[in-house]
Amino acid sequence: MAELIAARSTAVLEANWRTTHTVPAAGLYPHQWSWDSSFIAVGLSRISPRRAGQEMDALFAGQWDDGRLPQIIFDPHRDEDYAPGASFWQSRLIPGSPKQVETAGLVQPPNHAWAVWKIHQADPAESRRRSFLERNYSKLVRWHEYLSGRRDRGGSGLACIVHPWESGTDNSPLWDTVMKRIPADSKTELNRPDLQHADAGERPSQKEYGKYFWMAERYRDHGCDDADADYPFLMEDPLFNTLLAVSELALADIAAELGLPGEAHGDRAQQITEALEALYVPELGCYSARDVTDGTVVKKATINGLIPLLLPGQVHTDALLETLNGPRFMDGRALLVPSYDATAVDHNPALYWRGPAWFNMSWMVAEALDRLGHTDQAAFLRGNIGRLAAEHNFPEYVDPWTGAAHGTRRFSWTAALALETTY
Ligand code: 9YW
Repeated sequence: MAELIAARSTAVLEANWRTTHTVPAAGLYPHQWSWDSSFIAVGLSRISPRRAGQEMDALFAGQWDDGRLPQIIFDPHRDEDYAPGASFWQSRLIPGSPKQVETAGLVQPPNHAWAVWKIHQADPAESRRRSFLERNYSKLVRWHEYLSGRRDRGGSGLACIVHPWESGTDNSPLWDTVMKRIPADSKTELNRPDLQHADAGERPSQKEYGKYFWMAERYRDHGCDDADADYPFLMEDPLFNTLLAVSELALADIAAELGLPGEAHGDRAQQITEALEALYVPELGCYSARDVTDGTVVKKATINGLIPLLLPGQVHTDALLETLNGPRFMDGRALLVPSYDATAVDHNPALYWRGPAWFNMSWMVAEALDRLGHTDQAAFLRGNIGRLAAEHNFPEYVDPWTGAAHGTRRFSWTAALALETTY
């Protein structure tokens, strides 16, 4: 079985490779996406550490002067095939953007240093031969400085996201309340090439897209400078900040390997972990998101709120495990972890980030369970990641209860993480 999964995953990754990087999916997502590339490179590192390194190099080629790693690096030949694309962002006109490639102005969750450390660990000799860590360490430090500096819009020590796309969990119920006050009348004509590749019932709605475009326009038209005082979407997300802390810990490991002082990274991870405490909701038994514009914490249980299980210094592990295994999530019957509270009236097991299980999330939960010594449950999740991925042609996401496939197929991070589970 493992051999079959590995062979099929490798074929998907090979087919989705484009000279310098891997596209998330051939039709629906024809450019390079930031956090996808980290997951993809972790999988690639098992079969070709060299290609994993190239994947990360292509991503860092899009780094802005302020340190940000953009959400998307555009393939200039595919501008018509995804919206909003390079012609929307016009990134070269924005001061501090890279001039060799065109990118989005937004970012995605910072899983990059974590990925770089894992890639190094997969083949340290190859990594040293290519100075993989030396080459990337200062870029990763600048990326984190951007997030901990200009993105700490609430002054709480947590990084803010400025758009649902930055969460990686685009239409998560976490954003519903704030989305109500976002206008839907963007100046840009709403173009939906995504609907040629996926069923409309499995994608965000037209109204949501109007709001997504409105926010992207406003952020772009303010020069992507994070200084727009009345900007309406400023959210502290537990998933995004957990990955920042996990990546700080990875930077500490990388610094140690390079013989550099790394204590500041460990301290930073601890500060983020402590700041996250303000996002914990005892009655839900998980973390949630905080709206920085009015200080309210959203009372919703989503997969984002369980990901802090990855953090060593985090004090709610028992409660998080109880929530994970209780009626809101696994409920003794789920195959992979649902993205949203199964007891919520609007849980929809087929709709994107509003119920279905995504492979990257279950993979991160399995990583956490392994670290916590719950190896049986980790093995259960890993087994289902590999099996469901290979059985259903590497779907974007699945129904957590039946395993039925949804979204696009031959999705790269599904393939990469299925491949990773076979090692
Ligand atoms: C979109 C590429 C991206 C992922 C996100 C996922 C989706 C883009 O696809 O967003 O057009 O909806 O939500 O996490 O990075 O795979």
